[in-house]
Amino acid sequence: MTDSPHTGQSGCADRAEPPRDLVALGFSERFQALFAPLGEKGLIPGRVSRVDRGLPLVLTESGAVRAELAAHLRESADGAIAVGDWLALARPEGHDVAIVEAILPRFSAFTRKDPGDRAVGQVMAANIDTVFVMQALALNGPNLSRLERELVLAWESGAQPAVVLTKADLCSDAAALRDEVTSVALGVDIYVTSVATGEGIDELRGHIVPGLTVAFFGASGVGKSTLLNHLMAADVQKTAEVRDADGKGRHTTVAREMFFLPRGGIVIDTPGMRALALWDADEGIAAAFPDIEELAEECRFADCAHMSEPGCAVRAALEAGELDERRLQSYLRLKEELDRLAAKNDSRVRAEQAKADRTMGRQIKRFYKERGR
Ligand SMILES: Nc1nc2c(ncn2[C@@H]2O[C@H](COP(=O)(O)OP(=O)(O)OP(=O)(O)O)[C@@H](O)[C@H]2O)c(=O)[nH]1
Ligand SMILES: [Mg+2]
Ligand SMILES: [Zn+2]
Repeated sequence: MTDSPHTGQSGCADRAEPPRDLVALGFSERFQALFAPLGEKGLIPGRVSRVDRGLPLVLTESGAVRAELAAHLRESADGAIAVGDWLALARPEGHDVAIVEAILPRFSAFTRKDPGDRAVGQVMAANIDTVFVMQALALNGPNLSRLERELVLAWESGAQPAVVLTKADLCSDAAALRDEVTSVALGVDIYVTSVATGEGIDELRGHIVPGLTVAFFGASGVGKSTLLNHLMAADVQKTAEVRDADGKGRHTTVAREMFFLPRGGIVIDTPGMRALALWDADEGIAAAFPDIEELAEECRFADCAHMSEPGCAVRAALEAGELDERRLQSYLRLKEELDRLAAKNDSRVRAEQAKADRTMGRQIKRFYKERGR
């Protein structure tokens, strides 16, 4: 049976069909093992390539298919399916929509706080191996504090971050800006690139490997879709000039979507995000600020806030000129944001999370139990 791939309106040029080989879609040994008991139940595996009004478009061995959540998932997982998720689908006779029976546990997820008032996390991309944190070198150069925030979220995702600096052709001293970025992107590969000259592109291709997934994140207008088109050697995504007045982009890309590169490798292009509020980012902050976290271990008080406490090693480093004031402020701001979030949501979020975990646990137990019969 062939499914009609409703690939939506986002592309410009005709799009090549996505691969039907599961390994090319990212079905690693980990997912094969997680899926095995579900496969024995007659379910089929598929990966979410985009989500339209809550309905995932799922790529399977027999093509793309629309899917909706099974009733038992709706309550806990509604809206929680993200691009990149692996699903177990049922294909009931006579239905053209598949039913999502399970979402396989993610190995990574780029998550921000929902931009509304709701105290929930919003998964922007799941099961990603690498996050490209992208900033433009043109105009005012990279925004270091935004970069730090993006790196916190990228580290927290569980994927490996890399920084991609774009539009090197529009910038007279890329080397100096790169040095600035190096001082805040610790332990991260940094690529200086230009699609106009081709600079740096071959280097970052090293991350784009058959079966592995890279997600592009960064403000609107930094050139995410332009880089994708360059790598695809085709105009698969619309791109647009940045407005001159404020250098801000126009939010040309409106949906998160997965693309398959001609030589293998999976890319998730995303719309530029204005709000990048932290969600559950303790580990992300620790990973993004190893310099400050290391100093903090030397503070006299374990709960030192690095404000005016005696014996504060962080303040001492600041006064000795070994630590940048801007970077410390950025760190403290992110910590404070996280504390506020934790105080606000603690009880409610924990209750919701526990409920979601129970549902997943029940689901897995049920499959194993029925399989044992
Ligand atoms: N000169 C130059 N322009 C570039 C480069 N990369 C991207 N641009 C331009 O930057 C503008 C914005 O690029 P897009 O790819 O649409 O930006 P985006 O990050 O996808 O933006 P959103 O989809 O809104 O999030 C376009 O006019 C591109 O042509 C580059 O390396 N050099
Ligand atoms: Mg775009
Ligand atoms: Zn201190």
